[in-house]
Amino acid sequence: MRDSYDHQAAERKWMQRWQEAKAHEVDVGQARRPYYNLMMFPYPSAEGLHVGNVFAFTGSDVHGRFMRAQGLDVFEPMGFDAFGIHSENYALKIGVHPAQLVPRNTAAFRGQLRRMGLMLDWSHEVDTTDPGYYHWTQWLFLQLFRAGLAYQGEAPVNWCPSCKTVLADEQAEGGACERCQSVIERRQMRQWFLRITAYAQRLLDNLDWVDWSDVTKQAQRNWIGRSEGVEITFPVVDSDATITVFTTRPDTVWGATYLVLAPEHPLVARITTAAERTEVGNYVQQSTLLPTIAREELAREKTGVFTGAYALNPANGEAVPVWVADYVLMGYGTGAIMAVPAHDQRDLEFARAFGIPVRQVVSPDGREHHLAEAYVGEGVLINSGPFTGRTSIEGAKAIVEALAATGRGRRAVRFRLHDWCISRQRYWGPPIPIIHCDACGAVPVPEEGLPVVLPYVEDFAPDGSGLSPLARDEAFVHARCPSCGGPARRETDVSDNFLDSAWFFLRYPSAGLSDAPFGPAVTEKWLPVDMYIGGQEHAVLHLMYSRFVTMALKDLGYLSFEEPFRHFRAHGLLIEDGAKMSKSRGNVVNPDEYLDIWGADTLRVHLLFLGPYQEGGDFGDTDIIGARRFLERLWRYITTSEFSSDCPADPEVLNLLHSKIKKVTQDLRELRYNTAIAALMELLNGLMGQRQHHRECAQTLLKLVGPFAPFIAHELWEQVGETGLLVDQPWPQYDEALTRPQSVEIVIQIDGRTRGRQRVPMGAARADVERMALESADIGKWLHGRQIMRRVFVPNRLLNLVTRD
Ligand code: ANZ
Ligand code: ZN
Repeated sequence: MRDSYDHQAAERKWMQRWQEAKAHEVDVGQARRPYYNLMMFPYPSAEGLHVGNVFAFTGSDVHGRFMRAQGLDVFEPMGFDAFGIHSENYALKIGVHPAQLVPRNTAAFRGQLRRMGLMLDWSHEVDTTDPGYYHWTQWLFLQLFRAGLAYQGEAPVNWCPSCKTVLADEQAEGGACERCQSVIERRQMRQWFLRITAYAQRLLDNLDWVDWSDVTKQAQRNWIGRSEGVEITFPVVDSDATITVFTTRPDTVWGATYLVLAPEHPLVARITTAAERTEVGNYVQQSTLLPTIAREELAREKTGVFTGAYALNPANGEAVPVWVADYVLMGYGTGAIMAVPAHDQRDLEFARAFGIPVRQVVSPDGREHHLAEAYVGEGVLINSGPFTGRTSIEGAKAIVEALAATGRGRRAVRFRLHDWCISRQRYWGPPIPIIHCDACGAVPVPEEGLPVVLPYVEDFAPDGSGLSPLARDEAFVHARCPSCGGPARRETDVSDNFLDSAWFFLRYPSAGLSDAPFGPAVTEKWLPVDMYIGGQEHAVLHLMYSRFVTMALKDLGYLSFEEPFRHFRAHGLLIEDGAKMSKSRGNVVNPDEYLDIWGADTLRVHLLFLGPYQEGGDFGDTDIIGARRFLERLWRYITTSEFSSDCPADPEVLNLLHSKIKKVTQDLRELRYNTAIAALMELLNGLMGQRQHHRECAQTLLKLVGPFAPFIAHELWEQVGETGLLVDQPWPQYDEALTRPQSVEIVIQIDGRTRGRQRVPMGAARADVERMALESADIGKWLHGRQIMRRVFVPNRLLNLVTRD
């Protein structure tokens, strides 16, 4: 028996024991009550795990251990998202080839993950850079290609001048590269896209029934951005062209005093008059270089040029000028708008800058006003011909009907969601399995030809040509067309690592399977994932892609379900002294030092005690020693107490025990880890304060502590004389009756003044309380022998003895 907890010895011993006993491995084929507990797999950076990862993984692991104690076969796999720009940029920076660097980092991560006491099943590890894995990433691409869900298109894309590659919109949010923070440029390039927009409505609808964190669902809804509106067609004067605009405000059509085309709109060249050609051409060229985000900036000074053309407003027959301006984006709606300066602020600023008339058509009171700024509310229509006098809501309906009757308007639904650009002109990713043939076009590599192995290329740096470094590898590029046998070229773009991670959860149960991406029976058994816990930063990227891939595979007959994650919970962000941990701030905490000095259990408890798990906490806020002291007290209680009997009989002890089992159980169900730990601390203190100690109390305490601090709990479990592994123990049950307090303090008043308190059994009758109160000298002395005339009694709360009328 030691006087303090030696975490190093315990951790060494239990890591080995668990491994020998295969305690965390699941027989995926035989398991009877499968429960798939998923975490977000890390990309193995050279810096090693971040303490934020430990926070995330530990919270998920506590959940997994809790569910295992409920009798479920919990599968908790781990892997490495090791392809992608991040690893590659780092490799470039330090001058080591990613093929050498990544395995090194992966090994370091594996070591760190093992030390954290996670219940990980390493027999199902996946690594996205393993040809045995990306074989199936390529297979997935081919299925999507055959289904018409993968296509090549010329499109303005986000180009990072420093990473020298294209980024998805989601990786360029805010106009800066997610990886290196460089300002994004727009480039017109041929790219591979996945048709996620075909699933926009389903991706939105299913959010109504999946059980996910509300913040995550809302982020997904916003990203999908469904908008109900109307398309209105304006014929161009002296031309056979027509301009179709998308508007959510058809009620304002009589106030449309000009139209705007996005600079990239295909009609620009066609309708621009000879006199305006040069100026329009220059403007178009400048504006297409600007990143989308800058163009959406509301406060930016409005710029634009007149095309020289006019179009007829189909509502009132008026000819209005057609402008080109960069505040209208090609990627949304139809890429053209009817501008209503009186009721849209951007349009108003534009109209004022260029001297275009402003006509008010909606008024709160039916009168015309001077507008300091655009009036965007509802009201009564004015200046709107036959619709004048109607409410804007009624008017909108009537206007849409009238436009529809002449074929000039129709209801339309638009989404902000764009197709997913997956091609990257980089090296470190799975080659896209396509062969380009002059005669046959883009031909898929036959499935027997997979994987298309990423060749070892010594010089893997991008050269700014817009082509992948693979394009410089002649041996790789030259191929035969699978369709006609003629000479052909291999696609040299690789896919983005978001495609690798969009299906990793399908692979885990089937890890290592060589003839299919996932086995049908095992997939039926384990999926959809029961619980996925991860960061909110992936709310729109990874989760949306995973849902899309799952839906597509279901439609293709490979899966029986279309939502991959039954439950998703977003954990909060771990911050450091009020700021987000980030490499640029230099405040990223490496867990190794903490693991060495304090041990895994202390770090686990400390992290989960910092704040509500789903809200996050500040790592710099409290001292880790508090968590260590708790574990030391636990150690002392178990190793030095004299356990006189098995079961407690004292009602106070029973109440303490059962109320805490209940509290911890309920908190664990809701991932309320910080309050569960607080309850465990109270339980420990309560038990230590007893004169007699009982084996059952100690065992229960260890079972409750187990998910949080598995090393020490296993060690102490053995010390109390148990032979089996604690992790296999069922969760303690509580008796509801015993969770209620057995006694209560009642306020005793005399003539309405509080004179004392009396501890009485729960639910004691008035007469008993009165007798006990009178027997106590403290209270009796206040009566001075006066006679009690009346009594006011509130059970379990108060007894007022009244001596006067
Ligand atoms: C006329 C109008 C009058 C509009 C009014 C608004 C207020 P949401 O709700 O986001 O879907 N719009 C349409 N396509 C656009 C594009 N490609 N680039 C920039 N703006 C575009 O917004 C729909 C509104 O955004 C549309 O309704 C259109 O302006 C503008 F008093 O049409 B509205
Ligand atoms: Zn061919």
